[in-house]
Amino acid sequence: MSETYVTYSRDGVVGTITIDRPRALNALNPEVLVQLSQCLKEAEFDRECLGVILTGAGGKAFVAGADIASMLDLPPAEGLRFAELGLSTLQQIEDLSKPVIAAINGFALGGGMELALACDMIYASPKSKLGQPEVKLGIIPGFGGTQRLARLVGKNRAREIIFTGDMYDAQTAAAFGLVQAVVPEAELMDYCRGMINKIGRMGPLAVAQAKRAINKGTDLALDSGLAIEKLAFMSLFGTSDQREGMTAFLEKRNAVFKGE
Ligand code: DAK
Repeated sequence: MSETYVTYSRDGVVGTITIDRPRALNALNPEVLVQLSQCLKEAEFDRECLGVILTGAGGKAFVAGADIASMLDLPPAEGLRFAELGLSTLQQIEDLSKPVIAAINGFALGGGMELALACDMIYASPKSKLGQPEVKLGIIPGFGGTQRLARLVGKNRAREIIFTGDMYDAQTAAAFGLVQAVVPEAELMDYCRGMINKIGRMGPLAVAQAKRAINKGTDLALDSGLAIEKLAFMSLFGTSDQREGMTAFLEKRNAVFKGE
């Protein structure tokens, strides 16, 4: 039986997925990606879970990239399978009906930074180092980094980050707009839990539709994005959450959403 490298747990409404392969700084090999994908499915189907924190164990890294040793002699067919596995797992994060927060406490490099880029928000401790060092290995980011990074921080900043392969500290990454907040190491997980709890008090169907509209719409022409927003908006009318949210406002009480 293969080792367990990725686990899913839940505390209240907060799901946590932990990548736990510290001897290789949580580097992504096929087993890690398969287990990550399985944990994301668990989180999706866990009705009590209203948001997920994705983090790395060991105190040194979020994820230090794809596993270089396992890629060295990869035959083309296996390389393709690895690529498809990585791309589909990151897509799963974007398509998850709940927010996914990357909690970065240490290195987030290469495929590790690409993993964080697929998440909805990124929070990092001060010691974190982020970067896309692939060009140093003679390759380029291949889990969507050239695309997601350029869309998030702009093409020129993405060029600078990718062409140099430099590592950036959390404060600099925040100034780039890559990290939303830098949080002291000891408070990072509580901060992320607080964020999921806060979002968890909103209508879950509304949050899911807002995530979908942002992820599916923002790369399209504005009128196509607006059409996606309109459909997402309309789909919420007639749900019990919409009725509850508006009724609660009129009755001057807190809404109790059921996600229905
Ligand atoms: N892969 C495998 N092992 C890694 C690793 C990685 N990415 N990063 C670290 N490790 C291992 C080290 O080899 C070392 O193992 P032992 O020697 O102890 O057996 C252990 O983790 C501890 O690392 P260090 O001893 O190097 O620790 P330091 O504190 O000195 O340095 C570091 C930390 C993060 C600066 C350094 O480890 C480092 O530079 N790591 C590599 C970072 C990197 O280059 N990351 C990008 C990897 S390339 C694809 C799509 C995407 C990708 C690939 C294919 N397809 C579409 C097919 C993505 C590619 C990448 O991510």
